[in-house]
Amino acid sequence: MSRLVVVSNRVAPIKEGKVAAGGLAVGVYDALRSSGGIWFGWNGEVTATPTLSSETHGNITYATLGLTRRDYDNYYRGFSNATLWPIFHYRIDLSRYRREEYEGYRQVNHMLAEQLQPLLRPDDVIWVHDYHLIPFADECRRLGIRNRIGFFLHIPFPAPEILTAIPPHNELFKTLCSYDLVGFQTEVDRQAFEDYITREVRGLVGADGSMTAYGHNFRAKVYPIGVMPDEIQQTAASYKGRRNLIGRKASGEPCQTIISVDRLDYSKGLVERFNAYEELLNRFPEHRRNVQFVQIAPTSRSDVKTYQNIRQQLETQAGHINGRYAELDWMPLHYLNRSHERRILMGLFRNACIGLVTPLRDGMNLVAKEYVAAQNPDNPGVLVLSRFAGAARELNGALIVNPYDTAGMAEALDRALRMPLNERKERYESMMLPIRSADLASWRDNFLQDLRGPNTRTVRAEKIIRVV
Ligand code: ADQ
Repeated sequence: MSRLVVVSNRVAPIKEGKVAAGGLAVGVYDALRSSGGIWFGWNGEVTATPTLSSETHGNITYATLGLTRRDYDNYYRGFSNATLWPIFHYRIDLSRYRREEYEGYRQVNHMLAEQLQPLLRPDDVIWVHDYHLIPFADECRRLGIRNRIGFFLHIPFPAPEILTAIPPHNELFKTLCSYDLVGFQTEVDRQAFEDYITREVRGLVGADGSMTAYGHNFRAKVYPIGVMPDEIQQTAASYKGRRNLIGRKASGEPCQTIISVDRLDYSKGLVERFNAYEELLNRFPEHRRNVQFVQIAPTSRSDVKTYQNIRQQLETQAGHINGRYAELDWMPLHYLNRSHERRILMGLFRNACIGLVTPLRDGMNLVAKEYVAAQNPDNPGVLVLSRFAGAARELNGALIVNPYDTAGMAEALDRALRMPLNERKERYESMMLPIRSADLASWRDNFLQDLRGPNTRTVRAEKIIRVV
């Protein structure tokens, strides 16, 4: 089998036997281990000159480099996280556009392609991840790199009306067409991309998912990312610590802990969630003293202004809720800004009677799947899930909510807190079907099989139909 080269914005080497880092990193690591290859990208450091360094563990080489302060500001903090991230999450109001940041983004993609080129062999297959690297294949093609290159978008792909708010959208999405295969989390995202290609660019779409635009033939398909349910079940069941914090299920009593785990990001809907919890305590006073809400949300991108604002807002809101409802022996809301080890999170999930996952937009949201996979099958908790998470397309057994509807969310929480065991079990079992069938391994294998499979450049012309 040809080597795999994974390109992602951040690369954190995983050493043999130390793969507890969680979901995605482990999935990519396994793919690299089975075919051997390179994991290439930014090492997370800001340096005076970007110098490539590599370390090899077994058959995987981690080739990483730092970014200069200017590149970090323009490429990462600027165009990736202050323009693309908000727009892809439908938040035009939070996005800003600066031409020099876009140029910096293009330059970093060019520089990364140049740095990777000498490491490549002719039959290597390249798998590029996420919105930081949209122009990467185009830069490779300009350098004469002819390898298969696939791209997977981890975040939502918005409707064209939103997307076209990015001033250089035409130029940017032209570069996306240089990939051989473009993968999305859900059919909604793929459809939005198809709408963009057909309406904005007058591209062609085939019944088999092949597309032609800007003179390139490529495929666009859906690969919902999953988790490793057996590993999660095992980790969650064997976790013994902190039972006294939220271990009521272990004692046979109905569990009354609601848990949420997110990166601290405005797309995750934390403000709306806090409001809904307050509404629950206000409208359903019988739950006071019987319920506690644990929100774990480590800060991310803390040097981007909108992230500082959301953090401040949540601190005020958490103080308000506890100030208003707490009693000497009862704290309604535990708001923790620290990151937690994976085995602790899985243990907390298993012992919480509600997993509250209510993003305003999310590509998939692995926490929703992890929460379900961690449950005790004999006494499972209830997943309360936003309709705007990609995971809602698969997890029909969740209580689906609209995060903008505070009263509706409070009612769903009340219903979940009262849900009888037989209904909880039915819902759990129905959710475990897609979690098992579309797990992390099938996400990875399906994508790589398609990328390694027959080349779209050979798709016959008659298979292409015109879409007006
Ligand atoms: P994220 O926005 O980071 O990822 P998510 O899918 O929820 O969101 O989480 C990814 C992983 O990080 C999960 O394994 C989760 O357990 C872990 N994690 C989240 N919060 C954590 C915390 N507070 N402490 C420790 N670990 C935490 C992006 C997209 C998502 C998409 C993923 C994968 O935004 O929509 O599901 O990529 O494709």
